[in-house]
Amino acid sequence: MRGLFKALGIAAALALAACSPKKTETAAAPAAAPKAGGELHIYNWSDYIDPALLTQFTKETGIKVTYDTFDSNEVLETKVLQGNTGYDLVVPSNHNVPRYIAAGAIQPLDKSQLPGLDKLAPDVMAHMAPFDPGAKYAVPYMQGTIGIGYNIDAVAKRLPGVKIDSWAVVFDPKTLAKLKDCGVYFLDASEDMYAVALNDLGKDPNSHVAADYDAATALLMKARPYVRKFHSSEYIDALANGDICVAIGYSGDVLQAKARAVEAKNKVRIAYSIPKEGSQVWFDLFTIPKDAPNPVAAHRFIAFMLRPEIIAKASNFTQYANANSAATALVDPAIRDDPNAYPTPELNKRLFVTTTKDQALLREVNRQWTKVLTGH
Ligand code: N2P
Repeated sequence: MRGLFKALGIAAALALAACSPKKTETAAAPAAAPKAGGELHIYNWSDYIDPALLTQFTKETGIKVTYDTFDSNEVLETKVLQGNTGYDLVVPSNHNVPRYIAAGAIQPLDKSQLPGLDKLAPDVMAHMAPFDPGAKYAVPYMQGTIGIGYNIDAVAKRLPGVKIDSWAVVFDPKTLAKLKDCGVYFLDASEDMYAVALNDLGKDPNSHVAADYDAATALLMKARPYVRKFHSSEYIDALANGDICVAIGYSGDVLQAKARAVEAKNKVRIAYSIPKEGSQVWFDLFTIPKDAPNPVAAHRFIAFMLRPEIIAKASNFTQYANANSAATALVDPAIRDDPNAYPTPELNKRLFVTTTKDQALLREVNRQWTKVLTGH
């Protein structure tokens, strides 16, 4: 089993050394910090911040925030590796970060500007160590999983008595055919989708064998006729409104869909399932592009998000777990006690971390993904 907490010895020690406090920092006293002014350009995932936090940041610092969003690592990586994005802060996932570092596309962080690093959970930092050795370039924001979001009643009607606990629900064409009429969405995210498709096939989700990707492509091609859309963010509203009944999606996004349906009182009941065969856990990280116009403001924002009460509010909005040990007690109990948001140790055993592909394998995976998207 590719357990999440496997083989962490040296990595954990390195990460702990990297984030252990040299001096004792109390919570960064924001009121006392001088107002910096200027502008901060952030490029982050959609549905991934409480807008009230941006307002609070501007109020405290005088820094005006321009906040743009994306919904795919592939889009972000293409932009950041090209350079000249105009952004001060971007938020890639763990497996993307080594390519950013290798390309010189992001800059080392100035840890003296980041009080609060010592609050980061040692186990999460241990997971980051292979991606960002010495924690030089990246600070964790949120983590989550990939799973199945579904409309409880619509699916029960079409698959009576079937437990939605297996990737077969979304990858077995016979099952999927029964769900076609109520609407199925898949993520448009090549690396994420291949990781779970390989896992469904019982293959290494981090395989470097081309034939494994061919097999995953064959699986996806057979599922494709029953997929209404490949999209990485529209499924939140589509699930919440009852427009679709199943989505392969990111955990917190599905939990947000569930909350939106409850809020709308539309009787749509949404659930999230991490398949029994296992799934990917990912970590999204704050990084600063090499040519960021205002790296000081970017550090200021990361420091703001390192404050336990702030990052707890962020988790309450996004329904994703954050990496701040001091924040867990401040997170809404409905979220921190939900294993879909904060996986239990038992669940963690089923999760795997996606490793980094080199450019050649990435090109091959993206070529095959285009085939899945276009159907030929
Ligand atoms: C936020 C989704 C983040 C997911 N809406 C993938 N890293």
